Amino acid sequence: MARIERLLITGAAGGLGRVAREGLGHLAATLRVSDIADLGPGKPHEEVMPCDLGDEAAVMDLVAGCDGIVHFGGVSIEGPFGPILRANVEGVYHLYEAARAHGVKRVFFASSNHAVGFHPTDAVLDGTEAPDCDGLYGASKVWGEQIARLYWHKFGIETARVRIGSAFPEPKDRRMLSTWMSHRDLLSLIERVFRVPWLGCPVIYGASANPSSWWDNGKVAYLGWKPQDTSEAWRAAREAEDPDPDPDDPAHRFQGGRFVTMPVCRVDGDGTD
Ligand code: NAI
Ligand code: 15L
Repeated sequence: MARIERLLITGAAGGLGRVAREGLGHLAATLRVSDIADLGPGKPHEEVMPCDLGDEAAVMDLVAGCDGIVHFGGVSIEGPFGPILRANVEGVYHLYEAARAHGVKRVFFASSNHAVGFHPTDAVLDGTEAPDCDGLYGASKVWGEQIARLYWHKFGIETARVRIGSAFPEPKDRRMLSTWMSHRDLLSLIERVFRVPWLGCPVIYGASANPSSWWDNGKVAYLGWKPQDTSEAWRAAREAEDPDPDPDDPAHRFQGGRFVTMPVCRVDGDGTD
């Protein structure tokens, strides 16, 4: 892709948005950073634009003048349907409509492993499998992946639909030995997504080179992305904390882990009824 003049980062006040804000300055002349939460002061190469993804007109203004989008904004865990509907369902539609209106050609969409959370942990997924979400949050990511695919077919907008595993400074539990993605590998994937001449609209599993991974990115080898990190350095510690996982526990049997046992929450309720 030609040089990016203005790259929009949504969710820029969140965990991964802050990592992207720090690590992607070299990728574009200007980073436009956006969130519903406080973004702090902008740096010289940044434009700070607060925005609620549920506000269609505001999203239209947000995307104007951008030529790439890293979409991290939205509800990032399982919870009541109201906020998920606004940010992850309506918000993604608003974002792609704005991308179409303003001629944005490439998007990094932060999908999630929870789009396929009910696949078993003894399966290896390569992006050709059917979605099998483990909750409302996962379902909203399936929606986002499908909107991305629709806007690829109808309008030629390229999207990397990245089913991120667990992107944290280090693997926090035994499951993350299989799902962990280092921040360095996340940043290098985003860079590849915006540098390759042709992207298309692939599913990519966002994980480091973990030997116990459940995912195979062979179908997107053409991207030339090679994760550098692995969770192995934490194996002994995480296994010692959880030495004997129950093989019948759904949180162990299915890739989504604890998400598969969480309640389905009412619109604004707490999921207890
Ligand atoms: P986060 O929760 O720290 O950040 C999400 C940001 O979105 C927050 O700053 C929040 O204020 C913002 N947001 C929420 N509702 C909004 C709305 N209506 N309008 C505008 N902004 C809104 O999440 P994190 O960990 O940084 O994840 C970033 C993205 O990556 C999320 O979309 C998440 O679903 C996805 N992801 C993250 C994984 C991880 O391991 N961190 C794993 C899989 C997916
Ligand atoms: C996600 O989708 C969440 O955004 C993140 O907070 C973690 O829960 C991650 O999945 C995971 O599965 O570890």
